Amino acid sequence: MKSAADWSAYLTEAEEGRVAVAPITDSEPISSDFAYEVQAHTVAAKLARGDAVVGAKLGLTSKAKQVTMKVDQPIYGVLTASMALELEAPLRISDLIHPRVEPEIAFITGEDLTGPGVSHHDVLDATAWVTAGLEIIDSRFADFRFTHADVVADNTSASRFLLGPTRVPPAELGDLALLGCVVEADGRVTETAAGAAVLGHPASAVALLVNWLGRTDHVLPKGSIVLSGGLTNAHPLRPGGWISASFAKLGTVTLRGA
Ligand code: OOG
Ligand code: MG
Repeated sequence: MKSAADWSAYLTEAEEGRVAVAPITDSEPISSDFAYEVQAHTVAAKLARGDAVVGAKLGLTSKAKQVTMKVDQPIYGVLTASMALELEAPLRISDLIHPRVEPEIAFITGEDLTGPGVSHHDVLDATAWVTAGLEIIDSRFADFRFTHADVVADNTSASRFLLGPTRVPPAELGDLALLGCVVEADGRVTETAAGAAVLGHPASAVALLVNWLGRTDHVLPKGSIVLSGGLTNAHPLRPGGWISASFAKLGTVTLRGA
């Protein structure tokens, strides 16, 4: 049996070398708790190299994602400063293994959130801004083949993220469950969805995260960026291609591949 630190090093090497590896569970069964330990080791190693935590992400919160990835339980991971992309700056595809892009509703919190017992209403009350987001996932596992525990260990495929140019307070958005989303790739509509695709309401995903963190006495601090999970399936991005997500009232966020 390898330790959590060993598996974290295995995944970090894959990320840094840009070479996909076999799922951990091809070698040995691991529990979900152990997988979150592996994730924590990887995040700690990034922080030791000067990175900083800027927020968190939920994954597998929509039916579309759960069915395609063949994992039917939501998961969470950590976002760090080095994952943030700038608007207008293209993503160099050769920096990553096999990036895919998915539309997300992003929350920026204005107050600390402490679980358990937090509802989606509490989340909305504590949210300063909502923005359109794109998440660039880049599983360290070949062909994005993984179990629930594998993808948790791999910090939920987190790689990069991009927030849209328009930040809106939640009170100005109406019911987020009804927020429409259109995804285009290279000028062609590839996906459509509404906010309800994410656990019925995207703020419920944030509540789920906060309540999970509360079990271990962790707080989601004020100023956190939270990606609530892909509303639709992710699409590969290639050099010269582009993907955009447009949301009612939140505008469009576009990423080009280079
Ligand atoms: C796992 C990460 C899922 C989401 O938004 O559902 C995720 C994956 O699909 O590789 O980020
Ligand atoms: Mg995602």
